[in-house]
Amino acid sequence: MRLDRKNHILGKISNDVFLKKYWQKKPLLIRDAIKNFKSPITEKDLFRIAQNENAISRLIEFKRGIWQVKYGPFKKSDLPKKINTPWTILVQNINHHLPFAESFLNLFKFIPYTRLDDLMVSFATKKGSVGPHFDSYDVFLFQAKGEREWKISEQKKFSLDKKSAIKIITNFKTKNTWVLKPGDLLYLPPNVGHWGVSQSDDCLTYSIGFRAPGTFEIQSKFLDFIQDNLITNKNNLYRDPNLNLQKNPAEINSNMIKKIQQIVNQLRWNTNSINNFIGQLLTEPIEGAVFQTSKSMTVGVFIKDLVKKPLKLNPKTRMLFIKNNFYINGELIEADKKSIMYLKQLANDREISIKSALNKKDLNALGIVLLPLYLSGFIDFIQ
Ligand SMILES: [Mn+2]
Repeated sequence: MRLDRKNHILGKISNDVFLKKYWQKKPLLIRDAIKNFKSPITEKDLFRIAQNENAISRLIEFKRGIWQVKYGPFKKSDLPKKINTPWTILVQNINHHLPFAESFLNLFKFIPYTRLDDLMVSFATKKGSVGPHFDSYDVFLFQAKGEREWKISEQKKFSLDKKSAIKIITNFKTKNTWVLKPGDLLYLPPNVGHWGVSQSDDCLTYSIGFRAPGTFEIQSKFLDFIQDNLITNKNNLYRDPNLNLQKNPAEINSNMIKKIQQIVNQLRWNTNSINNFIGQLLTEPIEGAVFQTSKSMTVGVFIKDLVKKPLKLNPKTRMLFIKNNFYINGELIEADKKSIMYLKQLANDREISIKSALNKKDLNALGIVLLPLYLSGFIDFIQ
C-alpha cells in the first residue's frame, strides 16, 4: 500500500469546503476515502510497539459490568486471548514508530502542523469498544481493517459513569449509526458523543489526533518563559537611603509600594518575544521524547553528506516557523538569508534534498545551521 502525498482524503469535499463547513463544527462521514485500502500496519505491529518502554498504550476491557483500563508497556502475556471478553488495545504516536504511519499523517496536511498531533491505532476483537464517550479534541477515525459500527450523538449534556476508570456517557442518545469498512473515514469535532463497537475479530482503526493548547497552559507557560528570559541583575536589592521614621512599624510605607510597583512594571515583552514564546511552545516535543545524539563532526564532513543524501526530520521532531524565524523542538534557530528557503522546505515537507547549485559559501552557511540539529538527533539523513 503506497500513499501519494497529494492523495485527497476527503472524497468529493474539497479541503477548503471542509474547513469552512465541518472543521470544529459538525461530523462528516466519507465512504471510500481511500479505495481498496489494505492496512500495512498490523495488530502484530501494535503488540510489538506496546511492549516498547517509550510507547503510550492502553488496554480496555468491559468485564463484569465495569469498564477496566490497564496502561502499557505490556508484555505479550498481558494481552487477553481472543476467545476471552471483547477487548481493545490503543497505541499512540504510531507515526513515531512506523514510516507508513508518518506518511499517512501527511494526508491530513490541510490542517496546519500546529494542530496536527499524532496517529493512534487501535485494535479490537469482535464487540470490543472503549464505550460511549466524547473527546476534547477533533479526530478523524479511519477504518483500516475489519469493520466498526459508530454511533454518533447530537446531545450537548452528558452524564458520566462515576464508577468507571474511563470516561463513559450513561445517557447516550444515538442520532446516527454507521458501519465503517476499510477505507472509510469519519471526522468528529470536539465534544461530539461517539460509540464505536468492533464488528469483527480484526478491527483496526486509525485515529488522527489533534492538539490545541489550553488558555491556562498558554498563560502559565508564558509566565515561565518571561521568568526564563529575565535579564534583571540578581544582585540588585531594594534600597531606601531616604527612609523616614514611621508611626506604625507594621505599615508598608508608600515609598516602598511605589518602588515595587515600578519594578513590576519593568517587566516588558513585545511582539518579538511573544512570537518566540509561541514558536517554542508549539514545537515542544511530546513528553518523554528521546533523541539520539551523534558524535561531533566538522561542517566540512557534514557538507559532503549533505550534497549526497536527502535529509528528513526525525518523526518526533516538531519544526515550525514565523516569518524568517525557525523553531525546532522548542529551540529558536538563527538562519542566514540564503538558508531560509531550505529551512522552510524542510519544515513544510519534513524532508529536503540539497543537490542544487548552492555555491560553496552558501552551502557552508546552511551546513552551519543544520549540523547542530543533526548532532542533536532532530534531523537525519535518508540512507
Ligand atoms: Mn474517542
